[in-house]
Amino acid sequence: MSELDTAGNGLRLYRSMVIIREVELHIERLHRAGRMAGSFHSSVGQEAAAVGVCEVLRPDDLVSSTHRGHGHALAKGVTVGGLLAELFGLANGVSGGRGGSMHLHHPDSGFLGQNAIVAGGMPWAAGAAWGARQQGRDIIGVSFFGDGAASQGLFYETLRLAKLWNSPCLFVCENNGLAHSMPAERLFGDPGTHCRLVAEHGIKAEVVDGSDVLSVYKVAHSLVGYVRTGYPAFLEVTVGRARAHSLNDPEYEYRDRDSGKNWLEENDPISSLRKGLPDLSEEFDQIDLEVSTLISHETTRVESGDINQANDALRDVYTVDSGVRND
Ligand SMILES: Cc1ncc(C[n+]2csc(CCOP(=O)(O)OP(=O)(O)O)c2C)c(N)n1
Ligand SMILES: [Mg+2]
Repeated sequence: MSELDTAGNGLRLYRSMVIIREVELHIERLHRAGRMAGSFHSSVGQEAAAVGVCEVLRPDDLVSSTHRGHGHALAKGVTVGGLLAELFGLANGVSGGRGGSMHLHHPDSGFLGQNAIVAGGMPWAAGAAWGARQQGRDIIGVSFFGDGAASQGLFYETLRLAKLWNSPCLFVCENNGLAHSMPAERLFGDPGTHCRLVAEHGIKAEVVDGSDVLSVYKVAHSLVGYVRTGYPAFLEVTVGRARAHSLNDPEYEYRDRDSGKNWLEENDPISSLRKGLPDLSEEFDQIDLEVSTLISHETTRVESGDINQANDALRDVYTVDSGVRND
């Protein structure tokens, strides 16, 4: 995609963001209707980070993610049907129904996987990128994580080694202002603090407004080009958490009841893009329609898939060398 082709970029970025938004809203409805079980951390409102970054990646680049990772998976190439089937726990899910909402992975899409341990995906991406470089491959790693990751030792350990060993990895901090109930502002300071913190370690670092996907795309384009030359870089994307931490989180106990909703109304990356490209409104409407049809079609298609059978439980758990057989 050409950097100068704003209309073309706008339509692609819009489509990817709408897919993520509509899939997340759909999952929310499925949970409320009792059709889906398990945990769910919504990425509504944070779409521009996943899309703006993944849009500049190659299919073989490797991405690691978090507990709030459906958007990263979809942006990196996991299909809507594959993701929904995974969340239904079905054998036709991208991870055979074994990963679910917080641990899905898909090597064929270059999606190393989600990781529910805060900061846990950072060494995956940095190590995989470094390993690939040792083998003479020019792929890069990208690690998405939240602002809360900077409270973990793993955050600093990974950045140190990535810098020391020149791991070609882009670290993407989605600063949504909260680590569950802890305000990032109280712990770290204003948005942009994570970026300054990392820059002090001698790593190239930028901060960008996550309500403006074209800006995220532009900064990511430049940083990914730099990372491909063999260095780590860091991108802080300022976003907001539009929903509760997870489905049953009583967020009204630690923030105003409507603060997520209000944030989204003022900072929605999808409506901002529409407003910025008014000439494309017909095309945007068409995309909305296509995405909605795609999601209902894929839900019907995958929901009738097979559930995992008990006698299949040990598949992929042990290697054949361990002596355990599946039959
Ligand atoms: C090492 C570790 N400590 C605590 C938790 C519990 N926990 C799950 S999500 C979360 C908040 C993470 O905040 P952030 O990294 O900002 O991501 P966000 O949820 O805002 O996307 C916490 C503390 C965990 N999963 N792993
Ligand atoms: Mg956060």
